[in-house]
This record gives sequence, C-alpha cells and structure tokens, in this order.
Amino acid sequence: MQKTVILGVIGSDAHVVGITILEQALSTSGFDVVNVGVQTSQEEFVDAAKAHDAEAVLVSSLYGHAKQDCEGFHEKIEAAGLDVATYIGGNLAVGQDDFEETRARFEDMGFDRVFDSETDPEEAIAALNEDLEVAVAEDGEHERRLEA
Ligand code: B12
Repeated sequence: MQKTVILGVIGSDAHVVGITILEQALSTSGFDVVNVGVQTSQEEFVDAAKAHDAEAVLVSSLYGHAKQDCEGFHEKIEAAGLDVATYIGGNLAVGQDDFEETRARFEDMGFDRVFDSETDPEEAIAALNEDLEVAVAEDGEHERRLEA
C-alpha cells in the first residue's frame, strides 16, 4: 500500500513552484501525493488528510507569514482525531532570520520537522521514509512498506 501525503501551500500564499517540484519528486519515490495546491486554508489541509486517510501533511510557505497562517493548526489536527506527521518548509519568516530559531518556533507549534528554503526534495523523502517507516532497497526503490 502506498503511503498518502497531503501537500499544499498554506494561507494566502500563491508560490506554486516548490510544491510542484516536491509533488513530482515524492510521486516518483512511490508516495501517493494529494496536492491541495496554493492558498489553502488550515481546514482544507485537515479535511484532505481525513478524506484520504493520510499519514503525513506537508505544509509549504514562502511569503513570510507562516507563523500567523499556522497558528491553531495542530489543535485542528488533534480535534479531527488525525495521527499524521506534520512537516513545514519554505521561507518561513520575513527577511533574514536565524533558521535555528525559526525551526524551534515551528517545532513548538507542533511540527515534527521544519525545513528551510534550501531543502532538496530528497531530504523530505528521506525524512518521510524514516518517519513513516518505509523500507527502501539499496537501489533506492521502495522494497516494501511496513505497516504501522
Ligand atoms: C517566483 C516568485 C514569486 C511569484 C510566484 C509565482 C507562482 N505562482 O509561483 C510571484 C511574482 C507571484 C510572487 C509573489 C510574491 N512574492 Co515571491 N518570490 C518568488 C521567488 C523569486 C521564487 C520562488 C520559487 O518559485 N522558487 C523556486 C522553488 C523551486 O523553490 P521554493 O519555492 O523555495 O521551494 C523549495 C524549497 O523552499 C523547499 N520547500 C518549499 N516548501 C516546502 C515544504 C516542505 C514540507 C518541504 C520539506 C520543503 C519545502 O522545497 C522546494 C523544492 O526544492 C522567491 C525568491 C526566491 N529566490 O526564492 C520570491 C519570494 C518567495 N517572494 C516573496 C514575496 C515577499 C512575495 C510577495 C509577498 C510580494 C508582494 N509584495 O506582492 C508576493 C506574494 C503573493 C502571494 N499571495 O503569494 C519573498 C518572501 C520573503 C520572505 N519570506 O521573507 C521572496 C523570498 C523574495 C524576496 N527575497 O523577498 N513571488
């Protein structure tokens, strides 16, 4: 069974290129990707995760307002009874910032993993393989997937 991941850009953010690249890379790696697109509300992420019985929710934000857009997100996930890994990545703060501070801030908000805008899709794939316990053969292909 393929592992389903929800992918989208939160809030009023319309930057689409990053999630398009991530979608292609994740699909090629064997994940079932539900791309909810840009300008997606918290509720739409939660509804998609529920409807598709997803195992991970990947939130992208580029325009600098991720903190405001994600406030209360994990409370909604919990209220919906979802058990999902949550990742966030992109340009998560306005202007220059200390990324370790940014990482700590988003981890405090409940995200399992926080990625900066230099992140290659391979890093996200490796993290998902680890967190969702996806076994990968030496040739890089998914060999089998362990049931949680
Ligand atoms: C193209 C672009 C636009 C286009 C977007 C077109 C479109 N529909 O996509 C347009 C012109 C519309 C635009 C508008 C704006 N933009 Co703009 N834009 C850019 C630009 C030049 C490139 C973005 C891009 O496509 N990168 C290429 C992709 C492949 O990279 P990426 O998006 O970073 O994604 C990768 C990683 O970040 C990571 N990643 C991303 N998300 C996630 C999520 C997870 C879970 C993981 C693991 C990884 C991950 O993986 C991706 C693939 O490698 C950047 C500057 C830059 N060089 O990044 C500014 C930039 C993002 N924009 C910026 C701003 C401010 C805006 C506006 C607010 C400007 C304005 N005042 O109107 C508006 C916002 C509009 C809106 N509602 O979203 C700022 C954000 C500043 C900040 N965060 O501090 C930037 C950084 C420019 C800058 N230096 O000031 N923008």
